[in-house]
Amino acid sequence: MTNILEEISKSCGCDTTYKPADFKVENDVRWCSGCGSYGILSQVQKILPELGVPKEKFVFISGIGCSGRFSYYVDTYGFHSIHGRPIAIASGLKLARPDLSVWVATGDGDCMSIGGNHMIHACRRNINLNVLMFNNEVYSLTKGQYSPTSQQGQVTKSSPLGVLEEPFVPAGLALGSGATMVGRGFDRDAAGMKNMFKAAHDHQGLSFIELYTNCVIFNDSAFDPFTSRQSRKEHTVNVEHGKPLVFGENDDKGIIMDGFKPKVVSLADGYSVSDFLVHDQHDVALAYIIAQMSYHNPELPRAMGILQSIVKPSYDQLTEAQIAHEQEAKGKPDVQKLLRGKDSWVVE
Ligand SMILES: Cc1ncc(C[n+]2csc(CCOP(=O)(O)OP(=O)(O)O)c2C)c(N)n1
Ligand code: SF4
Repeated sequence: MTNILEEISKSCGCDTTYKPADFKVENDVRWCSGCGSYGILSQVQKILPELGVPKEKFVFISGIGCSGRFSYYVDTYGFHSIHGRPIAIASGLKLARPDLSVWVATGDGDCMSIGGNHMIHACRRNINLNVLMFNNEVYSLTKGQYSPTSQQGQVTKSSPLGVLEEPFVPAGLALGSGATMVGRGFDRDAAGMKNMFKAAHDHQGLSFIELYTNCVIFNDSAFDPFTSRQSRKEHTVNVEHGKPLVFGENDDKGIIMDGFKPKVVSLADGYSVSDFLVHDQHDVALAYIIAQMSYHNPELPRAMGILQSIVKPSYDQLTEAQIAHEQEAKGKPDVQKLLRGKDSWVVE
């Protein structure tokens, strides 16, 4: 599908030749040294020049949290909004200004706790937004309380005896809520983030991308099994449309389906790569299975990459079409006529 923003850029003849430096701010970036958010910021600044969109058409909307500072740190229009509300504000903006490329930077607390309701309904409506959820599995700005993605048993400032609840599986929640594009990546994986951010931009509808973000102060190394060089090949599988699910230190393991359950098998057991499950990003049921892998069975690897990407009309496209249809049938509304219509009266 042709990207509406690229069409606009072409037709207005705007100069869209930028460098990453054009999206860097002059002010200091004040995350802690070593914070995973730097890696995400750097990749966003690298891909923006490649999207062919005039700079003034980008908007980054963030909530409150360390992740919420993102909108200050990328040199575009932006809005540092209130806790839990960036998706609601971004939804309104996208409906009013469909020509803008609207991005949301949100934390796991911001998005899944106070903002959870906005998140699920934006997914269900398939509003054309790119949501980047910085998941550090903790509330960092407020100094280390547990969040809806904190691990069961995790000791935090607000769970001194360990978290009792099971955490959300963010990608599963997004899929279950109807998000049409869902991805998972991590702060150290430059190539993976680049690929997903571009795909999110091209996708017409809501893209939800969960990014494991290391918080060196309140939850350091929480994602090491999935992100460190030493262990990630054994604990993650990179999913790519049309490619088999191969993983392991020597690329010697794969996933097969045992009924409805994914299972790890090895080349050493006589399996070949052609036996392995092949990723289909258009398969909604498969995406859900892949998104859950490793959460309930640690033998399974955690899936990274674009878990699902399907095409459905977006809410903003439907809204525009509905308004155009009404205007064609009834003509453009006259505000004065509306204000002075039969339902107005004079107060004497
Ligand atoms: C309405 C409201 N409730 C609570 C807060 C306090 N508060 C600020 S940030 C935050 C949580 C941030 O956690 P997360 O979204 O995970 O972001 P992080 O700081 O970890 O990036 C909370 C509870 C607030 N600012 N506003
Ligand atoms: S407290 Fe954690 S999330 Fe916040 S800036 Fe520091 S390292 Fe990053």
